Amino acid sequence: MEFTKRLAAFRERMRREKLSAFALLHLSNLRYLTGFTGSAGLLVVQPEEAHFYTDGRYREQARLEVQGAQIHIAGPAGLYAEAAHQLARVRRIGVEAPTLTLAAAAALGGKEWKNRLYPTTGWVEQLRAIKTPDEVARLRQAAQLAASIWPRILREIKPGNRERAIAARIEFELRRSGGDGCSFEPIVATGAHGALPHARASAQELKQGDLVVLDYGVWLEGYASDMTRTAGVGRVPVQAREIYGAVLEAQLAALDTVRPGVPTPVVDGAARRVLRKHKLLRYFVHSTGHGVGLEIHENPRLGQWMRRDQPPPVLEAGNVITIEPGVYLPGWGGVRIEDMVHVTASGAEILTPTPKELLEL
Ligand SMILES: [Mn+2]
Repeated sequence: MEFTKRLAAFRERMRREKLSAFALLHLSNLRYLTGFTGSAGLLVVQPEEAHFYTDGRYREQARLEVQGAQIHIAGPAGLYAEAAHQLARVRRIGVEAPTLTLAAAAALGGKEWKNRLYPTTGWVEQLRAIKTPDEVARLRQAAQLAASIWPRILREIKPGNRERAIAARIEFELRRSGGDGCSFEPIVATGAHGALPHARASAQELKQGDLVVLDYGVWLEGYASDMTRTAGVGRVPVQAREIYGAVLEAQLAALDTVRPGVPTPVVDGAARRVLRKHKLLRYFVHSTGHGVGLEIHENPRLGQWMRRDQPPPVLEAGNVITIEPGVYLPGWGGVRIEDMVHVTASGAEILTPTPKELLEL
């Protein structure tokens, strides 16, 4: 069973790092290790046992979902107090540094928490970065579902329509097609708004000759999808067409590097090299991509690598990532093109089937 294997892999890491107890709080990690999909939980992993704590709201759900751990329903004292009791005699407790608040740390570790808690980063996230065939199948399905509504979204791209109306249409179509909702708030950014990589859909109307950036995704059985296309509202100016061509060239160049064993900065560098050639590099203000799975942004990250103390991540078979270079000209607009990609044993499988030539609608 999947959860047994995952917990075994996590325990192996604990053993290597000489930890006899670990308290996990990050919900995606709880879901990955136990199957729990609720919004409040705490998992204590020890070499021979595991304990899952939640509150009364999730009594039945935990019973149905949680595998590989004994379930405890916390009383009024709360999850941390219950877990602290289980951990009372443990001298060193592994915790997730990015998730644990100081309040939770004190509740979990007691007066001596600074000495008892052992901060770690990304242990479960590293396991999550390598998807099983079953997880890849879900991600593929999510990517295909999102792509399947694209023709209906294109019909909304016309002068006078508002960004918000298109965002609402995306959300409606994703749910109606069987998705569990948007994996993030859809970005619909027309004209100058397109220069903000994470613009919020506003009351702005689409105008003839604008480029519109559309970035959206869907949840399906716990897994996220993520895609971006940029389209023209009618014929667009020559400059827009040139910038679109450069971004597409960069995206294809980055895609071309994807295979196991390739350091992630090499993928990022391929996109950057093309944009530098077109004198657009300074307008590429984010990284080339990221892993996708139980969260919309997860490992591996595909960007420039600035650290000298450790080597950058290397692509591995089973990674599912995005490739999404963009160009953002303040006051003018932006272009981004994003596909989801599965790193296979021999190369790459592009999961987003949507065509990428510039549409002038
Ligand atoms: Mn993305």
